[in-house]
Amino acid sequence: VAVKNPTVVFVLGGPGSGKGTQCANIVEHFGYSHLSAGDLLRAEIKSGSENGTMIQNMIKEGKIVPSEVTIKLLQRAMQENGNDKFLIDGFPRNEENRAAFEEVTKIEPAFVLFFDCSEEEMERRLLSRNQGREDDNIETIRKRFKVFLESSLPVIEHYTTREKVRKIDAGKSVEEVFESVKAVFTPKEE
Ligand code: UP5
Ligand code: MG
Repeated sequence: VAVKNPTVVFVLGGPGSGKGTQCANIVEHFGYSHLSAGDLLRAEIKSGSENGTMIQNMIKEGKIVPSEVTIKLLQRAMQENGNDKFLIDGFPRNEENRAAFEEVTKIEPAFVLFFDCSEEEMERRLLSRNQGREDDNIETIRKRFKVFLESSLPVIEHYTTREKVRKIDAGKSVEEVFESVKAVFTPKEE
């Protein structure tokens, strides 16, 4: 049964900034469920859905899949899950994604975790990931960086204005980054 007003944290950051890696740690320590928009889209390709080919082509070009497709997948995943707190990883990626999600779900994020990392470091990580992702080649990586700067950073600016962004220095080791993440999720003593 779907929970009515779930707590949602958007986990944003450039390609290879460590969103998926850190979400796994947060799930283990803080009881959230992890929904990666990219993973849901890749599963949709594999399932042989009628949108599969379109999604595959967009991912290969580093482009942003139409909001309605991604939002449907996220809504379905939240409904099927039943937890009352979610990490939404890699979404919203542009202002249109953000506005459409708000409009359709009426959900506002509790806060936004932003993994800040240099392109040089992100490129190094993506080129050595070796998990067979069709978008982990230098041409597509460059396109993903461009889309991140042009379309996704404005979403972070939107939430910065609303004091919802918790910025993490994501250029350090996995362990060091998680120390900073923990501080964000641990309630402060008065
Ligand atoms: N690694 C992680 N942390 C490290 C650290 N601190 N030090 C050293 N190495 C570290 O990490 C990437 C690699 O780096 C791994 O090998 C990891 O071990 C290592 P990961 O945790 O996977 O980083 P992440 O930020 O999750 O990188 P990812 O490649 O998943 O980010 P993207 O945002 O590019 O990918 P996503 O899957 O979200 O989207 C892919 C595509 O789907 C998009 O380009 C787009 O075409 C499409 N999409 C949409 O259209 N709409 C959406 O809403 C979502 C996606
Ligand atoms: Mg990821």
